[in-house]
Amino acid sequence: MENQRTIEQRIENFKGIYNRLEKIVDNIPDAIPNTVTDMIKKQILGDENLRELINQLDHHRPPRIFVMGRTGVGKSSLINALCGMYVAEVSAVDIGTKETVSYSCKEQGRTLMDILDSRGFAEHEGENTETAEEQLCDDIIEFDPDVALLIIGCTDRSNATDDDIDFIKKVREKYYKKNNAELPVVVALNRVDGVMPARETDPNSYSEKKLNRIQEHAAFFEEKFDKKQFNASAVIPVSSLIDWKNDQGDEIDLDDINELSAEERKRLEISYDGRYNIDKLRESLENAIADYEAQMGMRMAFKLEELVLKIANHVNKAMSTISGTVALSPIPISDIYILLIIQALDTVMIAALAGSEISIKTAKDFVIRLGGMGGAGFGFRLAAQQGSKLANMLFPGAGSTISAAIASGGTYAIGKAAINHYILGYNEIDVKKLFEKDKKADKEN
Ligand SMILES: Nc1nc2c(ncn2[C@@H]2O[C@H](COP(=O)(O)OP(=O)(O)OP(=O)(O)O)[C@@H](O)[C@H]2O)c(=O)[nH]1
Ligand SMILES: [Mg+2]
Repeated sequence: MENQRTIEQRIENFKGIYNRLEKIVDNIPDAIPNTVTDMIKKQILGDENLRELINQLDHHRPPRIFVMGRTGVGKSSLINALCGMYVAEVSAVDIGTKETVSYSCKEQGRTLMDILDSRGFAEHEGENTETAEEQLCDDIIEFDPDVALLIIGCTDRSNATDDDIDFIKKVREKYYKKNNAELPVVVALNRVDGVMPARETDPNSYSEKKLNRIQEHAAFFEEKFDKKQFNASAVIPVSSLIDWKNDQGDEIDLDDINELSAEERKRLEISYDGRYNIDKLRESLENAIADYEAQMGMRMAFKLEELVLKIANHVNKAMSTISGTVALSPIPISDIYILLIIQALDTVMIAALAGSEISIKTAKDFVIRLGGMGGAGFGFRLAAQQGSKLANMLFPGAGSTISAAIASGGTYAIGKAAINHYILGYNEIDVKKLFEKDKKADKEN
């Protein structure tokens, strides 16, 4: 996974550019008509969707998840599966009773989520059960979860699951009394890889037979929940199956993982990925969480890169639209040159999302290098050669104007190239190849 701290820095960078956009546009060192700079400000800063996306970056905190399930059902494994790394019980802190343990899942210093693990409470028998149960309840309420994750063995038809449901209903009552809101519960039916035929562990090629059986198990639980008047936000069959290897590439037996130091555990990598439906579980958790900041936190924990790309694409589309409009309007200097500036700005913002603060000049050079390749037809080389002399020229002449479609398509292709280069890390040679391909596809359209 991407270095998340860098991603946070990248986002800060972009926000900086976004907040300074007015100034940046006003200070573009070339004579660009006010109509165009105003259009850029209006399109970018006035864009509600973009603002909403940026807002998400500002308001988030790690979600708190209460994980409940019997010993060995796969609570720790499921947390690892969610995070895609060996995180369970990092910085374990005891809160209250020995039945619970809370810890934070961290990646590169960034907290993804906070977990309260009930450590298979329901098995406790004999004396003091009731007080222990009360205690556990209190611990959970004190932890103040955003969502509860109840994990059940997919093929477990024992009464134990009824006890789990009864207990979680009690927790919900207490939670409701305190918060005047329902505690959402997502149920994960774990270990579906063990459903017959159990030899099929590759989640990409579960047979129809296996999938049907999994569905039958899910239906069994849905019915049970109905009967017990227990409403879950979602019931998701999953597999948390992961084999781990160390940095020498040796597979590590699960029993031996506990022998490793915390440092060694952190370096474990996935050697076999048998996870099934984990993305869907993530999504269900995200949807179940009511608190906006926690919901964003859940999204940011796993989809930060996706969010960055979404913003980049959004910016690129806006700049393409502006380019199309510019080509349509009678602006008394070469629209090719104005396009170059718009594309440079597009590139500056996209580069900011990648954490690089580049100047308009650097961005212009990037655009020109792309456009200069193989006679791009957008006239960038010309613009480059003539520089600001061109900008100061009135340019009503033939051949200087280009169609709106070419203008917006060209800007879009440049923006995509910037995304490929700055965000996705392709080198410039590959970026150019992709750029040429995009342009060709665009022409054929
Ligand atoms: N095949 C398969 N094995 C799993 C799955 N999830 C967990 N396991 C295995 O089940 C065993 C117990 O998993 P844990 O994650 O330690 O279970 P736990 O609920 O955290 O157990 P306690 O912390 O003791 O309560 C381990 O050997 C896991 O590898 C799964 O989805 N498929
Ligand atoms: Mg565990």
